[in-house]
Amino acid sequence: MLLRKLSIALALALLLAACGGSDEGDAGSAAPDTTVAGEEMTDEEMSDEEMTDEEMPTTFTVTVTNMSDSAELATPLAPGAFIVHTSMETLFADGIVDRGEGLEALAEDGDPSSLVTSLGALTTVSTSGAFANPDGGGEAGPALPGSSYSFTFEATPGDYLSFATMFVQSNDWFFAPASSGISLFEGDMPVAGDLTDLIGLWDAGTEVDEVPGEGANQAPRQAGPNTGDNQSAPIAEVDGYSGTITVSIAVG
Ligand SMILES: [Ca+2]
Ligand SMILES: [Ca+2]
Repeated sequence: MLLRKLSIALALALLLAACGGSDEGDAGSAAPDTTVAGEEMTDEEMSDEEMTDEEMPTTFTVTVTNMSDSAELATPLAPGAFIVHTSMETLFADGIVDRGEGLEALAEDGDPSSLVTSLGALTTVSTSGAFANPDGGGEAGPALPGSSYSFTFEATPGDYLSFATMFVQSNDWFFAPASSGISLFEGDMPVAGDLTDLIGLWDAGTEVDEVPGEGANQAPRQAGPNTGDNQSAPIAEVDGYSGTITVSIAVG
């Protein structure tokens, strides 16, 4: 889908080069004309204007930093999933039971792969990816306190960002923006800066909670993936553990 966007952008660039002039100049030369031929010209001009108004993608980089050493409970973060989307409640829906698209494996076992695949198939999702390698090199794995994940993507006005990463010392909790996602533009201006206040801690509702950091069925101590008492509760925000992560976004 990203490739398709690039193809559209390339086609647009070639079209502009072929026109060899500004759209405003072309529009100005289209003198009012009541003839049928004149109306056809006007339609073409309007079509050109729509195409040139289409925004070129903006590149964003998001950094999720594990600050939990100075928070309530030190915890690793796990590899996560991110999507760029236009629809609401795409990664999850607040107050609704998990839809079985892979969020359970991300929230219980730190495995984003299934969620990345299923959300990437949606027509309202332009980019779907995993962030798995902590910054500073190294292999895919948890981001320990003091380390971070970063991921880069392209977006255009009207796009939203959603992502999720497991709170590893829990049964099925994950950090994520509200289920609407984060609007990546204010008008045509890309957002940049600190997003931490927009991030919540959520209970996926797929496994019964134990005391964070102590439960035998939590990822650091469980015998294997998907171990614990299943439940089917609505996804809900969890209080506490503020300051566990910081999230920032930059253009470029
Ligand atoms: Ca739970
Ligand atoms: Ca478990």
